[in-house]
Amino acid sequence: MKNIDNKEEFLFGGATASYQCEGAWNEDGKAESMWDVYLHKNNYENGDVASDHYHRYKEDIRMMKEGGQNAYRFSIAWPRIIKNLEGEVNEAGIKHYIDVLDECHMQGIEPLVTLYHWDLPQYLEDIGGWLNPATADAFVHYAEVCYKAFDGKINLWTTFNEPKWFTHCGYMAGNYPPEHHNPQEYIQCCYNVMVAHAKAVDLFRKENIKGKIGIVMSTEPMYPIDDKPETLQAVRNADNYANNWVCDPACKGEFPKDMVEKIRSQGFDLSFVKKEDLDVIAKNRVDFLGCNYYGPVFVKANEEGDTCFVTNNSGTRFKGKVINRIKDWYEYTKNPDLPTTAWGTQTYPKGIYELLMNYWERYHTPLYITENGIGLYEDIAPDRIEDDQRIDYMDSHIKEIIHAKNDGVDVRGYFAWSPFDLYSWKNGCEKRYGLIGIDFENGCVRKPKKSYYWYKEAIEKEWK
Ligand code: BGP
Repeated sequence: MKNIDNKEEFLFGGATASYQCEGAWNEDGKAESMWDVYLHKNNYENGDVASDHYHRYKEDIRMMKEGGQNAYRFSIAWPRIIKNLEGEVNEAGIKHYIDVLDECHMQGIEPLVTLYHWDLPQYLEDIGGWLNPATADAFVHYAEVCYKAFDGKINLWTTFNEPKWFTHCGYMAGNYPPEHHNPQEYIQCCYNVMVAHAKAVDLFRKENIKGKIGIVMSTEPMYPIDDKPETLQAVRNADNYANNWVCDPACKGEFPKDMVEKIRSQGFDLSFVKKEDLDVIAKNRVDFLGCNYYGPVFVKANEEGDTCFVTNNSGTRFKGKVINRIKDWYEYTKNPDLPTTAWGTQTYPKGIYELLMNYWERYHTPLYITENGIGLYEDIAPDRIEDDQRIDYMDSHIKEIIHAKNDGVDVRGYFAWSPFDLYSWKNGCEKRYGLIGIDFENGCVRKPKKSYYWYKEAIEKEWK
């Protein structure tokens, strides 16, 4: 059961995001991103240097190769490519990613590239960001520039990383820029993002760009905490809120009808919806779906309490209670029988099997696990960093993926989050995910952890 039947096609790699690892925040003509401005303005820990991947990508890609990996998922920083509202192209930005892609190919590493992993150019945030449909048009222009510049060098493209998280955190929970708490705005942003996605896919096909195009979602498998009918309805509501509004339009060409009905019945204004947008969505289904999975979600009915979100961005130092509740929709709860990390994530390896079976059955679209990993406090001073907890986490999850593959799911790859330590949004660099440790205090020296060697050996020997 451990063995993968057609291993040649299976990708084993790691995933990163531009803002979280590149650094070089103001080099080579890069415009400011909304994260640069937001973190600087509030004096929060930022990604100005991060893992210094912008300067050290060759070393990092070489280490991926030496670590037995055959793929790398990364994102392109929009503010490096497009300089301003007029849409002018920054040739230095293009050159950087051509160099990165060439390095991948030279090392035999298959790139899987994300166009948007949350670093919106600030000049777009200044005109209303994702609330403004002009941002969707600007995204399509940016996508077109990338398609033309990198055509032939990328086989696996994705438009957005996790539309749910950056819209939810930016417009509902308010813990990411632009820190709003406004459901009406949230709904409009979600719509604009899915329209931008569909238009970018449409263009990809019209321009006959080489390769396949998909989207990456934050797959949060929802489990009822009991079997009461109101709990099952709450699970459906939570699934619509977290998952279905992204993967239904992306894979089936339409938003979930019951969700739209519920939003309408609650009096939200949907007058911004246009028939021509829905037509583009209907016509442009993805070639594959990327699923990021960290842990399961347990749901109960929201019986009392207004909509409220309290997030843990400070690990064990967090003294509050994590809350995720939408009035009349759902409420998150914990399963007392599952382990919970220092950062409040419950872990459940079987969840990755169940989500793969579920998504395959629902959409029959090829799947990739585009992120999976565990964030830990770690001392990276010792010569040998013994991250056995990460090894157990990855091993148990990968076994479940192979299990799903052997049970008939078309799953084509696994990307560990992350190949090396990087900046974690709002949590800073102390929440470490890497297979390679980075000494952020001392020139970003790279130090492979035990998991790096374990992954290499398992790819080469165990999963053959
Ligand atoms: C995903 C994001 C990543 C990454 C990861 C870990 O949602 O796509 O960018 O950050 O989660 O989350 P965090 O860094 O908040 O622990």
